[in-house]
Amino acid sequence: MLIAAATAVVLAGCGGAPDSQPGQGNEIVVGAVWSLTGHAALYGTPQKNAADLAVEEINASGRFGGRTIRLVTEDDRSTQEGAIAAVDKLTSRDRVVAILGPTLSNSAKAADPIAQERRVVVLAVSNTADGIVEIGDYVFRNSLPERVVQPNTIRTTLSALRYKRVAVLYGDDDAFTKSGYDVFERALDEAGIEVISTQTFQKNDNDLLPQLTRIKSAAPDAIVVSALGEEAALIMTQARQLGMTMPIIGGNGFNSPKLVELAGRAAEGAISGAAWFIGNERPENQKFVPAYRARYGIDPDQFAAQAYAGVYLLAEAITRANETTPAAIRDALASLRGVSTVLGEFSFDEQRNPVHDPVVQMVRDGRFELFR
Ligand code: 1QQ
Repeated sequence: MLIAAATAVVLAGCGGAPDSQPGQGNEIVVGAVWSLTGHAALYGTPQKNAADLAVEEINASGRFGGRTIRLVTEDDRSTQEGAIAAVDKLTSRDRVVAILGPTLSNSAKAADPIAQERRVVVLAVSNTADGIVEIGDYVFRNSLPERVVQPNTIRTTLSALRYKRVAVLYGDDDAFTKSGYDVFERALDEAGIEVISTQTFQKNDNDLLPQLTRIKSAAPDAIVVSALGEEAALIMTQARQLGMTMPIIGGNGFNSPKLVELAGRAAEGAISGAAWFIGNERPENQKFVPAYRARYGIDPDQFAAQAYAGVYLLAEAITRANETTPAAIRDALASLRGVSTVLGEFSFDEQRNPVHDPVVQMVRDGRFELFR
């Protein structure tokens, strides 16, 4: 019933006659689920900024003739419950043709099955854990998974830093931090690196001194971390407090300037695998960075860039599909290859995962630089 109603509305939307139903007439209604409050707001806020900017640009360009994209944004509060409620609302009440988000893999795992069941496209722009596109054939992501990024991070840093024995510290209560840990373990093993201490923590822990003290006494050459932003900043702060000066290497959770804000000097030297670098010279990026700065008064980060690219990829798919049924958008999105975006030359692979190159970043003087 729900699926039939949604399909009827989006089909009617192709006729172009304005009326009171959502998704009809001159609007292409797209949903966005961002973590705008809670512990992932540091990622969700730049995502919202960038997606709003991209939609404004696309609407101003007249890309869809008389039609415009209307973005309906929901805050999932960084929780699974919030994401479930948001996806349910967007796919039933708002009858969106596609959804961007949710911010966290942990939320996506709980909420995406609803969109899959109702045959509404989900384009994740920051989910990097394993098991996202496996939810179903309507689920895509443009965010490079940790599985792709981390082996590159280990290879690149190893040849420069020559560490042999590391400690691993990860959150064991979140889909992303757990998946990041599994991927790191495998990459370290393949590189012949010995893990001499493995420690865990949970969200909202505010004292990691016990774990760090154990790591300190094991005296590793480097610490490998799979954490979201607040805990990552705490790890940096408390490790430096204990006088630990070894490199700290992390995953996608590190890629926010908020970490530098929270950890201050303790963030110096932090290394992370990433999907985008602010200095990349693609024409799209050269336009995006100043436009974002002009609009919001701050630099965009990787999360902003991926959300911005996500809106453009969706617009490209809608243009190619030439109709706004979720099935047509799904097929068009699945066929995108070699699209020029702020992330680079972008393609989806057969599993609806992104194909483009990762980078390694390092915090120097409070800013991300490429690690070389
Ligand atoms: C995920 C992530 C987070 C670090 C950022 C949103 O990559 O949950 O998959």
